[in-house]
Order: sequence, then C-alpha cells, then structure tokens
Amino acid sequence: MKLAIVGATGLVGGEMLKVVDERGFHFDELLLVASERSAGKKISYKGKEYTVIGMADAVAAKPDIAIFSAGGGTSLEWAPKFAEAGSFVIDNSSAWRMNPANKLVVPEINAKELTKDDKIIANPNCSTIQMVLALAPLQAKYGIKRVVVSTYQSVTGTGKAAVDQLNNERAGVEGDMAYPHKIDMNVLPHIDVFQDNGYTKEELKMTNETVKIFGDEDVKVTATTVRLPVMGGHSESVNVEFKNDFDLAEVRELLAATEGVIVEDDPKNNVYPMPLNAHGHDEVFVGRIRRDESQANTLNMWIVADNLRKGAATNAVQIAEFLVREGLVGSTVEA
Ligand code: A2P
Ligand code: 11C
Repeated sequence: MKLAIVGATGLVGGEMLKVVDERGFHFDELLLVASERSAGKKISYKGKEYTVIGMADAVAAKPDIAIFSAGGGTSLEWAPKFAEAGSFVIDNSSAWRMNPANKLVVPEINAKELTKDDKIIANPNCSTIQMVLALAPLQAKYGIKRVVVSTYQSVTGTGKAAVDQLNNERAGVEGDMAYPHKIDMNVLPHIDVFQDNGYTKEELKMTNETVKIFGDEDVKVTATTVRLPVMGGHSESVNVEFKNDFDLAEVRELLAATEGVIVEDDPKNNVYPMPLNAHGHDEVFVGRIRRDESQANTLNMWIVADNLRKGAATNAVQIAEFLVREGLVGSTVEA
C-alpha cells in the first residue's frame, strides 16, 4: 500500500500525519507531496525523514491512495491525473463535492455507497461534516424538515496564513493579512466568497452538501457562517425542526449511541462542548441539547469538533481505511 499525502506541508496535511499514526493506518510506502516550491524540503514522521516531492513525481509513483488537501485548483488539475494512474483520490477541497459523478462521503453515514470505480471521492466541508454526523441518527428517526445553523469557526479552517495573522496580531507584529479585517478581538460574519444572493460559499456548502450526503432534497438548511479568533475547532448552534415529534431522552440516547459522537451535556456543572477541549480529538461533541419551546418538533443543540480532525484529516483517513477494509484498494491498481 502506497499512500500519498498531497498538501503535506499544510495544516491539514500535518494533521493527516498525526491521524494516520494515531489510528495505526497501515501503509508500506509514504509519499509526502506539495507544490514545486516545497520539493526537496524534509518532513520527519515517526523518526524518519521524508523528502517532499512535487505533483508530477507523485503521479509517476502511482500511489494506491492519494489524500489531497492542497486547495481546489490543485485538485481540479491533478486529481484526474492521479485517478488515471490508478490511484484513489480522497479530496478535501470543494472541487468535486457537488459533481453528480463524485460521491461526498462521511464514512459513518454513506461510505457503503463507494465502489472500486469511485476514483475521486470528495471529503465534505468541515462545518458540514460535524453537523451531519450529529444530525444523521435524528434524520433517520424523526425526519428533518429544516435546519437553521450559525457557526463559530476556527482560523485553522483558513490555513496557515490565517493562523499566522492571528498570532502576529496577538504579538503586535505586522504581517500579511489572510482576512480583509483584523481577526483578534473580532468576529467576521464572512467565510469564503459572497454570492449574488447574499450568502457566502461556506454557507451554501452547508446547505447543498447536507442534502447530497443525506440524499434527501426535503432537508432544508439555512446557514450563517462566522469566523472567530479561535484555534481549536468549529462550534455550531443548530436549530432543527423535525417532521415528527421527538422525546428528548431518546434524542440523547440516539446521539450517545452514534459512532464518532460524544454527548457532553451537563450544563448545571458547566459541562458543554468547547473548542479548547475538542482540539486534537477525532470525535464530534454535542451539548446544550434542549427543546425549542417556540415551535413544535424543534430541537436546539451545540456541536463542536476539531475542524482539522473530523472536519478534514480524520474523515479522509476513515475513507482510506474503508477502501482498504472493503478490499477496494488494489483491485484495479496496476503493479
Ligand atoms: P506548499 O507548502 O508547497 O505551498 P494550507 O492550507 O495550510 O495553507 O496548506 C496548503 C497546502 O497545499 C500546502 O501543503 C501547499 O504546499 C499545498 N499546495 C498549494 N498549492 C499547491 C500546488 N499548486 N500544487 C501542490 N500543492 C500545493
Ligand atoms: C473554513 N470550512 O473553516 C472552511 C475550510 O470547502 O473545504 C474548508 C473549505 C472547504 O474556512
């Protein structure tokens, strides 16, 4: 098994290495890949030094699985070349997500739909993944009518440049701006590019990706996505109206029984999910679970996850694990 991590010098790439190590994901050969600018750089992993290679060399090496986190443009250009060489591409960008020919996968929900012909598999947006993982058991039991979500997102979602901006501002040092405004001591109701309808692309990702992952056009989602000077993970206030009424105790049981979800909900003892605690963990944390008393069949929850983990690296590595476990890898790759 030859594994390539494309975008290995980036924030998500670095997290991928931690995740494959922690989860004991087996590979025989590891290729660390980035732009030509980084070719020749050294990255150490488990005491061994690896030399970063460029994209063309990585394609020529025909990895069995290439996990991409190197931006949409890189994915659009290079994922088909890897796929043609026989690799499975698991792509963390938005490039292929809404393409009808590509599956959009959260393993706990829909990995079973993957076949050996799915050569470019899309990893959903981080803020979508943590929300749908918590909603999935409730969608199955009560049927979702409408979701109103507001997010509180970590600067790590933007990448290294944004983490540098926040650190520079805190240190009082001049530096490049990843955002159009200061981020420390501030809140930006602006993630990704504004569209003609007044929403940002990040907001529309939450709407459209949720429908695709659930395979249910009836699930309506409206989102407001917001950036905070936070590093550990994304938080979300989620208001969900169901088709059918629910029992609050049963909602807690369903969430607690969901793989990858941890219920942290003891407000009287100040226990609720927070990015400081979610940081570095693979799970999605759910708390502040309560009935919306202003409307029938409606629930409020607070959902937190490390966006670089379940929102990106962990979800991608779980897809790779599925491909190996199901014997899909190796079935069509040339020697
Ligand atoms: P590089 O360091 O060589 O620019 P982040 O989101 O944390 O900024 O990381 C982005 C990642 O995507 C980095 O590893 C970066 O590599 C990689 N990347 C950016 N542009 C390209 C490209 N054109 N080809 C391959 N990798 C790229
Ligand atoms: C953020 N959710 O926090 C974004 C990062 O479509 O993969 C991921 C963007 C994407 O800024």
